[in-house]
Amino acid sequence: YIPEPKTAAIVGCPFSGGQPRAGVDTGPIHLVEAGLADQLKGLGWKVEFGGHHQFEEIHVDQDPPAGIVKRPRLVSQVTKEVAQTVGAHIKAGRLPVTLGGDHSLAVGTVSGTLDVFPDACLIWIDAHADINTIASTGSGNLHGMPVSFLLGLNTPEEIRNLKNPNISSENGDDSAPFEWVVPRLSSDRLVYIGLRDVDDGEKKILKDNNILAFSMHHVDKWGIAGVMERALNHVCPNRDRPIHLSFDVDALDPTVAPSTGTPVRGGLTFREGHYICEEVYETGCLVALDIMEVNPSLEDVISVNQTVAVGCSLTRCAMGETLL
Ligand code: B3U
Ligand code: MN
Ligand code: MN
Repeated sequence: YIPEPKTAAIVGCPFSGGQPRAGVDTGPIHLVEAGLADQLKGLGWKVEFGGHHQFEEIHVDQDPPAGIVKRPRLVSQVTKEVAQTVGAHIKAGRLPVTLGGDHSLAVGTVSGTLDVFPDACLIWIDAHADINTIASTGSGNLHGMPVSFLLGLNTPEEIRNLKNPNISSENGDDSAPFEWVVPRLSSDRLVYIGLRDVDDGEKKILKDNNILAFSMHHVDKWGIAGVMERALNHVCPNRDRPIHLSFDVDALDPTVAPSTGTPVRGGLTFREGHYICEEVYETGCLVALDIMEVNPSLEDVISVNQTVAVGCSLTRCAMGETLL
């Protein structure tokens, strides 16, 4: 699946609307300014980058919460655009590298991948499961919910109710937020690695849907190599299915990636994170990559630089950097 000549497209997504903390929208700017494009060129990739995506704002007054769910219109509109962009890059033979921004963006990136490759599998690296449904979310933050939309775990009625009856859109579009998402992901094509902060409701969803998830306990038990082998054997048994790798940097231990919105102790080491990326590259099946939740406004300069550098090196490892 690696395009020939090897061509990548950096999709910079300065977006923070899926969670409450400012600053995560500057993540992609820092990653690009750190020289990510040149680093990938150094690995033999042609790199297309036409500037960061400029998303149209929807004023908060025009986007009140739907029940507890915050900014439904904005997040839906932005992720729909991202889906089109990512899908178009893949169709054109480019590997999209989407830089977040918060993880709600993955509603878009994964939808874009599945539009082109309906049989693709999803490897989700995160401290969190991000699988809350409209019914289960306690925070109402959409970055904790993207997977539920991709799997179709929300009923059509629940999605319909995300629409505020008092707010009409300018262009006569009467659809509800996220009604555009085609839930093409099946639960047996999804695997998690790095989990350690999962809500009770999410644990039930994972069980009920038989979703394979490796927590940090499993990484301790089997080592990262054992976990990766089991993960790949599950979602991509013959190493021939397209892989979408969605990497939330909070999967890494906060000592490794401190500048992120919701750090959780006891995460992946620097090497464990990179090993995951190297193994995915080795399959030759990577078709799309997300690097999410880098927040350069959190912690001191040293921590920010460290987190940005890790985001770049994870990307390089997923795209073929070898140590020897
Ligand atoms: N599960 C919680 C917390 C959370 C999810 N993702 C992040 N935090 N980064 C929620 O808000 O749904
Ligand atoms: Mn996440
Ligand atoms: Mn997370």
